[in-house]
Amino acid sequence: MTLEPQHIDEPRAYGRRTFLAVTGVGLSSLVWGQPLWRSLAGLRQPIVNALPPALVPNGWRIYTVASSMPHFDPLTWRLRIDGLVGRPLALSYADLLRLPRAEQVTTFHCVTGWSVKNVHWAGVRFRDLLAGASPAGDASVLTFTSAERPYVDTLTLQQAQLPEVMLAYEMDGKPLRREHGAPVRVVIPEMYGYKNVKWVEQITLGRVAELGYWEQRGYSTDAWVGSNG
Ligand SMILES: Nc1nc2c(c(=O)[nH]1)N[C@H]1C(S)=C(S)[C@@H](COP(=O)(O)O)O[C@H]1N2
Ligand SMILES: [Mo]
Repeated sequence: MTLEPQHIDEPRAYGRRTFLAVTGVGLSSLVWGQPLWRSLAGLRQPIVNALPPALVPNGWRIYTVASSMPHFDPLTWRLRIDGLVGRPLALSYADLLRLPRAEQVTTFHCVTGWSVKNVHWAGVRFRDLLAGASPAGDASVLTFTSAERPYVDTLTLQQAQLPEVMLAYEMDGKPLRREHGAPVRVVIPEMYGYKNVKWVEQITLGRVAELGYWEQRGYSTDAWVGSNG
C-alpha cells in the first residue's frame, strides 16, 4: 500500500480549523495549538490516501502511526491481561466471544474535529473482561498496548467502567475491519478518538498512567469530548 505524503496534511488542517470555528475554543487554542498542529501534520492516513473514499464509508478516517497495519490470525491471536492481577490471562478470540456480549450505538469524535454518528458497536464491558484475571485491589490504571507499535494509551479503571465503554469486536454488525483495529479496539465515546486504541493485544493493570502516544505529543491524558484535548 503506497503512501502519498503530499495529501496527508491538508485534510487534518481543514478538520482542525473547522472544529475550532464550530466550538469557539479557537482563540485560547491559538496560543498553545501551534506545536500540536505541527505534530498532528505528521499523522499518517494510509487507507484514506490509498483507497477510494467509497471504501472508507460514513466519514471515518483511518489513522495509523506505523507503516503497516497488524494482521489478525484468529487461530494464534491472544489478548494478554497482566500486571496487578491475581491471574494473568491470555484470551483467544473464541474466549473473548464467549464473554458476555454488550452492544451500544454511540458517536465517535476525533480531536481534530471529525465525528461519526450512530456507530453500532458490539464487544465486552471491561468489568466482564477483567473479572477472570482477578484485578488487585490497588490496581487503578489500564494500559492498552497496540500491536501497532508504539501506539499505547491508558484509562483509569473508573473511566473504563463508565457506561458505554467497551473493548469492541464488531462495528455496524460485522467483525471489526482490519483498518479499524481488528480484532479488538477500545471504545470510549466520552473521550476523543486517540483514547480508542486499535489492535489492542495487551491490557496491563497498574497504578501509574504512562503517557499515551498522542499525549507524549501534547494532548491531554483526560481526553473528554468537549475539552481542548
Ligand atoms: N493503534 C492505533 N490506534 C489508534 C490510532 C492509531 O493511529 N493507531 N489513532 C487514534 C485516533 S487519533 C483516532 S481519531 C481513531 C481513529 O479510528 P479509525 O482509524 O478507526 O477511524 O483511532 C485511534 N486509535
Ligand atoms: Mo484522532
